[in-house]
Parts: sequence; C-alpha cells; structure tokens
Amino acid sequence: MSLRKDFLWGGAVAAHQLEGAWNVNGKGISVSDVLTAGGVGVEREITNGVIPGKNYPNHEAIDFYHLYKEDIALFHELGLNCFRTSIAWTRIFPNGDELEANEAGLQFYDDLFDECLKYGIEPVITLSHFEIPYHLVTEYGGWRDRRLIDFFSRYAKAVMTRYKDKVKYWMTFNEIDNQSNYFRTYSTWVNSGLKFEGEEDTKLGRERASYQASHYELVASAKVVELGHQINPDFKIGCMISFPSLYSKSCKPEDMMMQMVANQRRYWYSDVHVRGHYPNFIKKLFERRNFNLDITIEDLAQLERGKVDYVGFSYYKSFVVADEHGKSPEFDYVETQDIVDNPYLDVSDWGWPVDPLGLRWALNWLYERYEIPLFIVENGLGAEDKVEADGTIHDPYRIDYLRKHIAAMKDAVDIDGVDVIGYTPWGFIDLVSAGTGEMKKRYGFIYVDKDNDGSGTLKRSKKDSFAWYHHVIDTNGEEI
Ligand code: P53
Repeated sequence: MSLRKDFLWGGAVAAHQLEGAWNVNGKGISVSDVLTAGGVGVEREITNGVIPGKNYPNHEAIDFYHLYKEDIALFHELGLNCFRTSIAWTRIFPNGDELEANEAGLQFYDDLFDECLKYGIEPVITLSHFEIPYHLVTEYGGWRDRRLIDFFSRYAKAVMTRYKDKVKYWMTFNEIDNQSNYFRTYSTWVNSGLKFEGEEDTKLGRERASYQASHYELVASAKVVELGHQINPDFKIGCMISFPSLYSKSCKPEDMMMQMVANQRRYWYSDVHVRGHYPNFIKKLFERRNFNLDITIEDLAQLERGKVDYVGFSYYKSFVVADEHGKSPEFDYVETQDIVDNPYLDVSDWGWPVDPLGLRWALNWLYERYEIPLFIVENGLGAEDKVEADGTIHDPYRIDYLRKHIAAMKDAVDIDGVDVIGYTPWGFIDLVSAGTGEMKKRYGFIYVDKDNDGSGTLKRSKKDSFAWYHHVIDTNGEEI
C-alpha cells in the first residue's frame, strides 16, 4: 500500500459553477453572476450588473441546487469518501455587508452536508471560490477595501460555527495566487473583484491594487484560520493555490533566474499562508515600487497567528519561463510576457500543456518548501465528449490523463516521501468552465446534458471514466 489508509478520494467543484439558482431563496449577485460566456481566445465579459438578454452560464449552471440529492447518490455510487465544494458567500450574506446571515442559505448547506454525511462522504469546503458578493465591488471596490476583512470573517464565522460538527476540512481563498497574473482581468476580478480604469489600468496600478487586495485576503485568511481553530480545534484549515509547475526554458543563467522569480511571484502567497510572514523578496519588491501599501503591525501579528494546517493546490499543467526580453537584474516576471511553449509536451484542446511528471515535480517542490501535508484539490482534463447513439460516452483520453497523474502522485509518495492526504479531480460532474464559461469544456466522470447555449435536459449519465475511477478508489489507488 503506498497511499495512506485514510486517503481522501473525492471530486471537486465550486458552488458558482454547478449550483445555479443564482437568485433563489435570498441569494445575492456574485462576481461570477455578471460574467458572460466566453471561449478560447474570447474573454468572458464583466457586465455592470445583470443585463437582461445576455448569456450568463452560471445562473442556471447544472442546477445542482435543486438536483443535489440525486447527484450525491451518484457520487456515492462512484465511491467518493469526500466531496470538495464551496459555499456561495452570497447565499449566506447576499450583499456581503449585512450583520445577520440569511437562514435559507445556511439551511441549504445544512441539508447538503447532511446528505453527504449520510453516505459517509466528507465535505471539504472552500470559503471563497470566485464568489465575492457583487455589492462589495460596487460599494467598496472589492478587496481594495480593508473592511472586506471583517465582512469575510463574519461570513466565515457564521458558517464555521453552524457546520462545526459537519465539516472538518476547510480552505480559505481558491487559487489566491492567480491574481499575480494581474494583466488578466478575469483573474483579478474573480479573486478580488478588481477591474481597472484610468490610472489604475497601468502595469504599476494593476500590480499595486492586486498586492493590496492580496494582503487583505491573506490577513482575512489568517484571521479565519485562527477563528476556525477556536471554533473547533479539530478543524484542518488549508490555503488553496493554483500550481502550474514553472520550468526554465534552458540552463542559461538568465532563464534560471527568471524561473526563480516566477516561482517567487506566484508562491509568496503560500509562503505567507504557511510561514505566517512575508518573504524578503516581496518586501523588497514593495519597496522598489514605492507601493506604500496599507500593512499594519497588527496585520503582521495576525499573519503569524493564522498559519494553515495543509496546502491545498490545483494542478493542471506546467509552464516554461524564459528571459527573452532581457529583464536583468530585476527579472520582473510577468506571466503574460515571459511564458514560452514547451516543445516536449502535447496540449489539450484548450491549449493547456499536459504534463503528469510536472505533478510529481509540484509535490516535491511544495513539500520541500513547507513540510506540511499536501492536498491535491483539483486536477483534470477539459475535453469535448461525444454521446453515442446508445447513450454511452467513451472518454479514454480523460482516463489516460488522470491515470498518469495519479501514477505521478504515487511516485511522489513512494519514491520521494511526500505526504499527500487526498486527491479530488476537478469537475468530476460536468459543470460550467470558470475560465471560458463553456459547458463543452468537460472534466466529468458524470455527463450533464447541457450545451454552451444553455439548451439541454440536464440529465446525468455515466461516462466510461466513472467505472474506472470507482475502481481506483476501491483499490486505494493500487489499480489504476
Ligand atoms: P477551467 C486558470 C488556470 C488554472 C486554473 O479551469 C484555473 C484557472 C481559471 O480558469 O481555475 C481552476 O474551468 C479553478 C476552477 C476551474 C478549474 O481550475 O477554466 O479553481 O474553478 O474551473 C478549471 O477549465
């Protein structure tokens, strides 16, 4: 047996990508409710409020809100022992700044978690997965404003108290490091409610706003970690980062330096989460840029008191970094400028490099750096599926992708001694793509009959990968 006996085998989703019911039972509008459908090379539009007639794929999604009982029965049939989802902040605090929680929202998650626990499926909960109340953006400018720390803490306190005997595994901010790619407004928008105008819409302006928002989120995260441990000392509270393994294009020293800086610019987030303080390279960056950020002594003390118990991360792909623009001596890495193609790897239909060995690299990198348990909370292949005339769906490409990644994870455990506590493949039931808003970019073992234009019966059916993953879980990963 290579994996732990209590290994968490699950599947991962996020509320806004599957629940639908965007305005039901008091739910408020979230930042994902104002995103239209996009596609490859077509960014999702961020509209000013909800505009009638536009296509907002998250509004209905796969209607898990109404269909969750049937779906969880299917998850049980699949053999999961955990289920990673998020709580939609706007079901609990529709505008984000209320003093009292919305009981109907709290009740929904009570029922949902009870349904999971009935089957022995442990909920693994993300507190903020691209679901900031839209009102906090229009009234406060999103995470630019320090007051969001209190709003977020109030929300976290409400749900952690309510579900203290139902949920043990928590994560604070999903893929908090994506906003380091501050030229992609989609990322700063879903992470922090930031879009840019005027003077702020410059490199320096975007960078500063992203770092300020990130700082407040890190403080909020630490506050909630501390609070959660008071509510229930058995809670395991993690951070959640997106981890593309970052390779150097060559052994040219400048490329190696760029790779190092690229790692710093993304993974300083987990440094703060795990170690409770800022690394020097980020402090120096703030100094050089004259950012003059609002970071108080109390904030720094709070970071120190709120270190996470584990590192949750998503892994889909690796990137190659090169110093092609002569950026010495700062090596000011910018994701949209300094990434080049990897000639050794194939890419998915959505252009994501497929790199199973990169997962082993990621696990080693993170474990060496932090020496705390790691949880792979997302991994998977977005692909188009074809339903045959007899209703079957053959997805050998998906099985192949996951099999190789699970094998790489096992090597990291067996050969390298990395402590991995669980694996939850992304979108194991088809859902709305975050990046493009499409339905046809499918990750699931469970097919959902719905198209990009919103048509379809929402009927669920099993793909070939369903039986395959069931067997993987049954054998605790021995037979993949
Ligand atoms: P989609 C970018 C890069 C890596 C992961 O992504 C990302 C993103 C955002 O698009 O998001 C995570 O749906 C995220 C999920 C998301 C999943 O990866 O664009 O945590 O919400 O659905 C896959 O194919």
